[in-house]
Amino acid sequence: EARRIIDIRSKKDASTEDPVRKDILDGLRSSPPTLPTYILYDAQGLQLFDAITRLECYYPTASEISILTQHAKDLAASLPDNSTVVELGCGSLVKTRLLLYALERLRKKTSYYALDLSSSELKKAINGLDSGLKYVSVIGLHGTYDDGRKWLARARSKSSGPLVVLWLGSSIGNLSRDDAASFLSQFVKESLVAGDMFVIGIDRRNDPDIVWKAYNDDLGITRKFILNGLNHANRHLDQVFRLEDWEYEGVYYKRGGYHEAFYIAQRDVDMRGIVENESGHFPAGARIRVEQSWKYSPREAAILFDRCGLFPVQRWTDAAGMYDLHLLHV
Ligand code: AVI
Repeated sequence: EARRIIDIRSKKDASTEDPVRKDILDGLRSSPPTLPTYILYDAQGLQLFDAITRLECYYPTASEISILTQHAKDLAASLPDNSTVVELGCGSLVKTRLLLYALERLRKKTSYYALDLSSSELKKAINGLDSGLKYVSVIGLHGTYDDGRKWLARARSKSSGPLVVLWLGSSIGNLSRDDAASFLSQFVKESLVAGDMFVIGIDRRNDPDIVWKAYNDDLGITRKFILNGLNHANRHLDQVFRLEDWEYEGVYYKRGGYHEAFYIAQRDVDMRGIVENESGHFPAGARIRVEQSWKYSPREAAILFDRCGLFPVQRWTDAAGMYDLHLLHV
């Protein structure tokens, strides 16, 4: 029997203009010009990202899997009984299943809610889990992080059982350090109460060459993933990006501890027809930023949690010391 998916997407007002188009235009007009990172995650982008996580050079996934393979039982044992676990961006569930099966083996009653942007991927993922689970119930939530936070606030007001927010894959790295702090704080303030928990996986400030290679694979999957964002943008912008005008470039900033993904103009590109001023002109070599991936030393992670009212309970690290899984208390 297929598992249930709840549509929690906020209803859009059909009379207002396309919000994605607005975000794209706002980004192109800002200086330096940017495109919203979420344009990378249309159906095609979600599949390409899944392919990235299986690349040998993209070590964050392998590191997180090795931590969960070794410590899923400890993590499961640290979670309260009868908890509601909500995962932000569950993806293919390759990693999460390690935790869910550990909870099942410990016979810990758990309601697991998997939140994701794509209902078709979500359906595949949750129905791919063992159908014989007795202690762990699995339900899909179709929506954005924002929808998820609001849903959690409602769940919080209806039930007094413990809530656990699971945020794996170092997705927190795609927010600036300040935005990451606001994002976590908002969850803590609006959707959680004392005793609730957060489980967060975060990539460390690793060897710059290794980080750069993680975002610049020889097979060109990352390049495809980033360039596909322009296809997505084109669907909201009357096809203004000609794919042959743009190339991908990745840069790692060692001091700041973050990687940036850019579109580089391959020739003079004039988009003043759509971005109605000088900012619509991109000379050859001009860059549009689409993604940042911030890395955290253990000390930087501790400072972040402290800013957000989250208290460290446990930290698990992979054998190579490249990645941390944090268990935190509100
Ligand atoms: C989803 N996120 C944490 C990935 C990252 O590492 O920033 C997305 C990604 N971009 C290029 N490769 C992977």
